Amino acid sequence: MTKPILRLILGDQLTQSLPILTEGDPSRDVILMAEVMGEATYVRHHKKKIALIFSAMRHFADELRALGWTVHYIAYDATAPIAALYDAVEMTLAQGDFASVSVTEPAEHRLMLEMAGWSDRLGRPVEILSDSRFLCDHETFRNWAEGRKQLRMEFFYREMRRRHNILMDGKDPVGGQWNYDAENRKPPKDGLDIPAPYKLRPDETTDAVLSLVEDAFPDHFGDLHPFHFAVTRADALEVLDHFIAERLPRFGDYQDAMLTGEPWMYHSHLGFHLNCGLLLPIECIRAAERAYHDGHAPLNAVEGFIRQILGWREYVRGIYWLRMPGYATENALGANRLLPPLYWGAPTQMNCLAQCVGETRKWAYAHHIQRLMVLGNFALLAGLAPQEVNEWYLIVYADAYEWVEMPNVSGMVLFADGGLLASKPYAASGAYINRMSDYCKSCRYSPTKKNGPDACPFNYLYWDFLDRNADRLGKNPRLAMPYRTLARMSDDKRSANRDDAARFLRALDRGDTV
Ligand code: FAD
Ligand code: DLZ
Ligand code: SF4
Repeated sequence: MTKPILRLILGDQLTQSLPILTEGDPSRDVILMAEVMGEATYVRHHKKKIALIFSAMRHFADELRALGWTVHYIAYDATAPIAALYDAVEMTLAQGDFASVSVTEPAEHRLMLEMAGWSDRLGRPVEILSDSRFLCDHETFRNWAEGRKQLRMEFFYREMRRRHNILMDGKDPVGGQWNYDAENRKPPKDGLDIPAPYKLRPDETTDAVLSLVEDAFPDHFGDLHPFHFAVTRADALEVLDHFIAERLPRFGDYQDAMLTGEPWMYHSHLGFHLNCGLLLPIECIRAAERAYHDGHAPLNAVEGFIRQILGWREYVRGIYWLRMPGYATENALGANRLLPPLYWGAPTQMNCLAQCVGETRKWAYAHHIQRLMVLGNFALLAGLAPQEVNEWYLIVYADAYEWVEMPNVSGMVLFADGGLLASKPYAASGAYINRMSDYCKSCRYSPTKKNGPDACPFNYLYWDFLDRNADRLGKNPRLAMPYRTLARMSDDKRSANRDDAARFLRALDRGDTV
């Protein structure tokens, strides 16, 4: 018999569909899975994220054993943790006579770089296999991007719809339009009947992991309890079914709406499971498409949901691998302010920020518009440094991995890539948050006041942002209207904005409660 291959499976590769398993031989090969300090602390992940990954890894190892695989599982030992994945591989190789090592391409650039040196260090072949979960591989994305001046998501998405025959009616999009976003911006109204999220009760394995995380990572951000994420594929499929049945029909209408005490709204909460492998993107897409054809959910909801997964998710991954490693240090707007403590829960009088940070701490979750138009918008307008902001987002969300986090933060939120991803910065004044949420009703600031100590800080920060970035953004055709308004503003009004913004930012830098 040929020698066994050591097959390393990472904590976000928990699916049986990958070539690393489909091409393996359970009667010969050994699976390695390892909970290691390097991965748990390269940023100080939210406690819920570590618990999710460790518990899902342990359950996946059990699943593989039940299928006949030999699994070498290294559980986290808080007294003597293994430093890095490399060490786990090296130690395991020393315990057997292996022909080679195989691993699925890691999702983050830092690990890919590291693994490129493994073969030399281990003195053995290391095969890096493709990650077949994604619907657009690296080469296809590169070919799409080549020679294009602008890499707009919308055009990528249309090609993906055609290529994978999703929501298509022959050569045309179902319903005659590619994108129904304009119908997906309803403000929240009182009395919305929002279903509770699907809650899984922790089993023994998860309970053991929760105790471990509490002991080993006590200083990491975030509440560990209550913990109700799915940690097996079977449970994740239940979450998907629950979303399709209960939330999808209104996903579109209220996609951008924010309500106090309702972190989950009509969103899917599938990102946690998609990103660690418990769910496959194509099965989520097909389930939503079926719901449309069965008459269960309207087209604006189904198209909107599919666009997020088939469009945005695949597109940001393409951008990440196209532009790394340089993407990590881009800072087109020269923003350099340190992240203020309010992002870690220090008191703030800005109710929208307090609500979104509070929910992030509690759930390791905030929905897209909270991430983009509240937490992100503030980071953009206040000129926070991209590296600081990226690190925060990577830490605090249980679905965060650099490949998806960074293009959203550096590209969509901060415009740090100079407009590669977004055609204009998503900057907005308090009026947007007032329209799309109920946060302003309980805020010490007034969203309708433009200047002075009681004015919503987003209002003067918005105009000051445009003013101080006029050299970089003033010629952007999509900002022509606000720049025309700025040009028409009286000198007094303009200097009031500047003065209020300077006063506010000085207070922020001093660590005052703003
Ligand atoms: P839903 O709103 O139900 O959407 C369905 C799915 O579509 C998501 O699960 C996700 O897989 C995909 N999706 C939606 N929007 C995006 C997007 N902009 N980019 C990529 N995929 C998308 N998503 C992550 O998965 N990990 C991150 O670390 C992450 N960081 C973000 C940081 C910022 C600043 C912003 C603005 C967005 C970020 N997103 C990230 C995208 C999006 O906010 C989350 O995917 C979404 O909020 C997860 O919640 P959900 O599963 O309920 O998503
Ligand atoms: C996120 C994470 C955590 C917290 N811990 C581990 C771990 O101990 N072992 C492991 O194999 N993977 C872990 N992961 C997922 C990896 O960080 C992930 O594979 C890389 O960031 C690439 O996306
Ligand atoms: Fe946020 Fe301004 Fe509304 Fe207060 S008034 S909640 S700071 S948008």
